[in-house]
Amino acid sequence: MAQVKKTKNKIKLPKIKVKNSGMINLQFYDDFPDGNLVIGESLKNIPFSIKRFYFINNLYNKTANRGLHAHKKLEQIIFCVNGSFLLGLDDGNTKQKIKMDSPYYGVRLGPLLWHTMSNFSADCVILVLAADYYKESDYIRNYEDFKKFIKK
Ligand code: T46
Repeated sequence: MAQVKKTKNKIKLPKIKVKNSGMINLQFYDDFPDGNLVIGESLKNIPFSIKRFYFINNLYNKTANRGLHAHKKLEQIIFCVNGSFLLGLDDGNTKQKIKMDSPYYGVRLGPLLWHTMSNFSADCVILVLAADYYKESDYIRNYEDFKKFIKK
């Protein structure tokens, strides 16, 4: 690829109202019509060392609901690298929904943030970067337990 100018995503980013979250705005090389190259770097625009990533695809069921949990300690960033979905965030006091439809920003899923994913387009691909390995003991999968946990 020839050297092209690095671009900052100029779309208006959704405003985050919940605690333990935030927007990660990615820079990319726009090499139209030969493709865009989008960059994330640990401890630079990704605010932790990445120990794990996973992606979710084949989201053909429009009525699927994923997530429905919070993490006790885990830090993650969630991206929609293709298509769209609706991200629900709830810190126990404030709730908000974010339409994830751009590959150029991610949303921080910090600790004690109940999150849901729904309304998937069939071509949706979700990418998640995580600061730690998978530990089922870090999940709070029951909403009442989550409410008790945040009061501690
Ligand atoms: C999250 C949201 C955004 C593993 O064995 N290793 C892994 O690294 C992951 C992520 C999951 N799993 C197992 C645990 C379950 O038996 O895969 C199965 C499906 O996971 P889950 O039902 O938790 O998937 P989602 O889409 O509801 O949630 C996932 C992540 O698990 C979660 O940490 O924050 O995406």
